[in-house]
Amino acid sequence: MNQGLVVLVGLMGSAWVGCTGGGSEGDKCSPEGGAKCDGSSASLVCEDGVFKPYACKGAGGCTSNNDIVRCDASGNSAGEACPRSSEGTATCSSSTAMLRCTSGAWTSQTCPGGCSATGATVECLQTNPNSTWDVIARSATFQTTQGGGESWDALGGAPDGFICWFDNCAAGTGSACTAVTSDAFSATFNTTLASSITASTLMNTSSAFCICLYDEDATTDDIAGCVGGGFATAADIQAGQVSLTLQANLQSSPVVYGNAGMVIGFVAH
Ligand SMILES: [Ca+2]
Ligand SMILES: [Ca+2]
Repeated sequence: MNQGLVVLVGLMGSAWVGCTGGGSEGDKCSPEGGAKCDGSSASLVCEDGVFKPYACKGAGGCTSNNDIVRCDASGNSAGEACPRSSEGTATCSSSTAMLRCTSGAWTSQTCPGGCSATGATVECLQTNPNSTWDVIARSATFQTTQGGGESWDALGGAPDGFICWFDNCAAGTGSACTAVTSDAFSATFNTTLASSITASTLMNTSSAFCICLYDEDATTDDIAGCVGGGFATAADIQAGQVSLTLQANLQSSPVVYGNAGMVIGFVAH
């Protein structure tokens, strides 16, 4: 299972304590929230002092063991009622879909990256880890001074910003850069830096790439900062961009400055 891809999480299934009362819908019952099976694929749950019927159409059906009633709703349809006590719980209805009990009804959610249940947790992955994305340098912003308080350029000059992608950050190879925006504390680029990068590469902290923001200078460019693998979450990628505050430089030289940020976009390839 890929880490860091979870966007939607629900508690697994529906389980209730057993309860006493009649055997039919509408019969008086107690305690509140208790339940009993009504055949192999339906349950009766005690709500407001009377039994209400709820379907258990998953392969597990309705089972009762040691006074614990379990209802497998994975085969239920979107829109079918779910008990108050199941609010917020979820179950995988297929390998790529999840049912979640929301406001009293099962709602279906697609999981392009897969739906899986581990222990008590249901994971619905919103971004397929193998999906491919173009990485876009959208914009950059610089604070009026560098992290150490110095101006970006001599005599209080504004920076000359550009952003580069490196396939291999440590080696400084495989680079692609935007054009330079001269003498400005903010710059808009909308330049594609890399094509067909997998979501898992973008989200994996051990990936080799990095994206760095520079101030172009006559001799040695100032590095405002860099980000590397793990800078984007599945939610960021799905949303189409992430806004970053640069704090740590992945490259060891020349100097880490910070006090800048950049917006990186993602377009499905
Ligand atoms: Ca400079
Ligand atoms: Ca400069």
